[in-house]
Amino acid sequence: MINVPAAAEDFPFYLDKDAFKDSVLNHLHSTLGTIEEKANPQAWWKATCAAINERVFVGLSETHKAHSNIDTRAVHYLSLEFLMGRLTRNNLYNLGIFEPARDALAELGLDIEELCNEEPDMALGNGGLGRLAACFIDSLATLGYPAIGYGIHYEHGLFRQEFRDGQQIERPDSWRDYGNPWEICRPESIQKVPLFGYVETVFGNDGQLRKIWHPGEMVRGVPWDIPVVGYGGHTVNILRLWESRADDYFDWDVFNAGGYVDAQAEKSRAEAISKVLYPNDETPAGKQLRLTQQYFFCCCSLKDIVRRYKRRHDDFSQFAEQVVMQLNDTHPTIAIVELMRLLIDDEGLDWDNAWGICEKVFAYTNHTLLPEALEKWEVGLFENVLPRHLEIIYEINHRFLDDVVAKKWPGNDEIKRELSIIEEGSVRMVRMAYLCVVCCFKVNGVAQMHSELVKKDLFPKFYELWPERFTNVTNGITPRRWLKACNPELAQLYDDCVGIHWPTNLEMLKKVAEYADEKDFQQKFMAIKHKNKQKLATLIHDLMGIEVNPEAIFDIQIKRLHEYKRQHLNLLHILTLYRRILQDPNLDIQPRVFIFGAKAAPGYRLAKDIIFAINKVGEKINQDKRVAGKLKVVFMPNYRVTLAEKMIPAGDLSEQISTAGKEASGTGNMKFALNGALTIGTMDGANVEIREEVGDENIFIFGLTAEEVDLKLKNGYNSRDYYYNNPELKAVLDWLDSDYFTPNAPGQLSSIKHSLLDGGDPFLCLADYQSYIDAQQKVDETYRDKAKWAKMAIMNAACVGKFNSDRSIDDYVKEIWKLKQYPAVQ
Ligand code: RUG
Repeated sequence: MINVPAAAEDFPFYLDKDAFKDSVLNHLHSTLGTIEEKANPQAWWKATCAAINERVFVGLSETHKAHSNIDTRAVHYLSLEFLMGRLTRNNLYNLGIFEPARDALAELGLDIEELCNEEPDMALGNGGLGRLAACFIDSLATLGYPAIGYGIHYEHGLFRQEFRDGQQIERPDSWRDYGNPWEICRPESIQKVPLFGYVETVFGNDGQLRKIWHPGEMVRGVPWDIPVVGYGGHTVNILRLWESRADDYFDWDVFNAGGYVDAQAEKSRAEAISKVLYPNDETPAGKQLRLTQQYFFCCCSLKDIVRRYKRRHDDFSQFAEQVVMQLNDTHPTIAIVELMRLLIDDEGLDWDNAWGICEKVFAYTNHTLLPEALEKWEVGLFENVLPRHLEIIYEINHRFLDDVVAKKWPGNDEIKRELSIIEEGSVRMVRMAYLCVVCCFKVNGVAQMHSELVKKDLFPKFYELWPERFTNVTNGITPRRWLKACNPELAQLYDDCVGIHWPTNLEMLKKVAEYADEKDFQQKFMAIKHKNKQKLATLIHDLMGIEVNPEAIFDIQIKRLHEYKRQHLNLLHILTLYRRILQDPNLDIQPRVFIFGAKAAPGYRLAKDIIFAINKVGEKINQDKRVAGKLKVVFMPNYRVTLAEKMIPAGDLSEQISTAGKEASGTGNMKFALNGALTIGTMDGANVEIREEVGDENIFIFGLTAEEVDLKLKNGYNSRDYYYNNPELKAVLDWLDSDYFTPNAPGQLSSIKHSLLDGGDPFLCLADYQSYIDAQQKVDETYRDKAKWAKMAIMNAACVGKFNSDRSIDDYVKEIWKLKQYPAVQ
């Protein structure tokens, strides 16, 4: 553990209010070139960032110096997504200067909250996977580990979501239209990326066959570094994001010959690579451009790593000692093949030497069991875009099947077909996950249950071959962003109870459990929750004009929209309560506000229909006088990190209701529990471990287990059995067919019912319906007992220390990365 000083004043980059104020004013004049009277909020925000950066950049260069001096082993976290959110508040907290900055700005007549709102979210990710990467780099810096994140400098992050008559509309996200103060361009480290072309086989001087790739096109990768400030400011690592540019600004020859349009076309083609983040997790898409993106950032990153290594080494004998690379899902798998190519074709190593290195440096994290999310690329696509890499993949596969599979299962061609990296069929495909398992020295799932399923269901034969290769690292979240910065009053309460070291030692919160029964503490804890709910209520009103009652249960489901996450099961519960109220206007239920936040992949029709249905049902309920404010439904547009930071502290009930066996882990579940929300959830992903930590009596578990789900599907699940045997369920589903929620347009919400009946209900909503309704009834009853609810909320917050990302990083370090801590600034 790193020792973060007891008082903020002792943080290495501490400065007091007056010094901060001077610094902001100085930057307003000398960096922004403006004056107090003329400066708009953007200018003030940028001047504030410049004042912060004065400290950040010193930390960055100190860290750089320290790590180069010791020439130490470092982890390279390769991820197509980093969902960073905003950095201003986070950096202030991590440097220990939030309070002086707030007070300094106040003296300048500025409200720090409003100033922070000037910052666009850095939304370079889709959801859990990208946010996990962001939490991990925060923890790596906090713990003082030499680490670098590598990704893509997308011009447009995840789309901005608007609602038009309840329908999702996608708008481009422009996070750096007016410059971003946190990034530093590093033209001195530009890399060249070859693409397309053909491979020539020649005899080398040594009489050996050699391969020469003649690329058809070259693009440049320009690195942008985002400093990653660890809590306490001891280490400032970097996140290096690559932007694609044409190799030459435009082709002069073509231009001079009058081909201006052609030259521009080449530029546009190159720039397209880093133009957009693909707006879909869980399903591979975009084919050629997506594969090109993956290769582009892996190629740049590997060349960068090799360049840095070669500054201090003449040969590759120490490479595997110095370098470990974590592949965040299969998206960066091509990095393995690229390293083989660089070592063999460019550095002249033979196959066995190159393979010996590759086998030691790559580790792979699996994040999903959903078959459609396991990436496969057409062989033909590889042949076209990366012809040399396809040859290397063939060779890896050939050696694996002959040397490993044939030895373990002699004469068994069926198994060879089953385990081959190349899937045979009408269209031959490269199975990227198999390539990972064959080449990586460790493969981990992201929660205990998920890691077991990875072994048992996803890669059972590989597990038979290499049991020692498979491991688990349960996900975690950074308590700096997800408690200290987003819920400052609760953070203060913890400071008072257990001292101020909990942000780097979250297990300390266990002590809070001792106060769970104390009336006084319960009151303080719930008063903070209530304040957070009031704040969210104000935001909802400001954004959407809907009045919600902070006394009501705030029942929140925020995550990507997907059938397996079952937002439509939540909708069925809402419809059930609404129907009951209409049947009995005196129905005694606890008032609830159902709050959603979710983006649907633009091409995912049913997901968009679910958003529309929730919005339409919400419109009706919110206006219906008979409901008398007992129910409200709010779908907050444009869900993103910044919104999550406002919603999570205000949650009473956290909806984690995926079909068991489908959610690898979930991390929103951890954030809610840490902020004192109770979970209603299935035995899925990390819910299982949350239940272990908080105790069965402090969580609402319902539904089929993963084994029961499997069994049901195997034995022929028929959702109609549930529909016909449960009159209440039948009634609410039939309601969706009427025009009750969409006057004069019957059938607009029918697709949900059809997917659950004609579509076979692949995620077993109907099988879990009654159990969910019963669990929700229990929630209602429990909430009436204020002391009991408070105690349960406190127990949740106190007992989830395990789910901090520092623990996850420690697990990775012990099991996989084998790093040493080197905090740079003392
Ligand atoms: O769906 C998973 C979540 O369960 C998990 O918590 C998160 C981080 O491990 O990753 C999510 N995920 C999986 N995002 N994309 C994928 C598939 O590429």
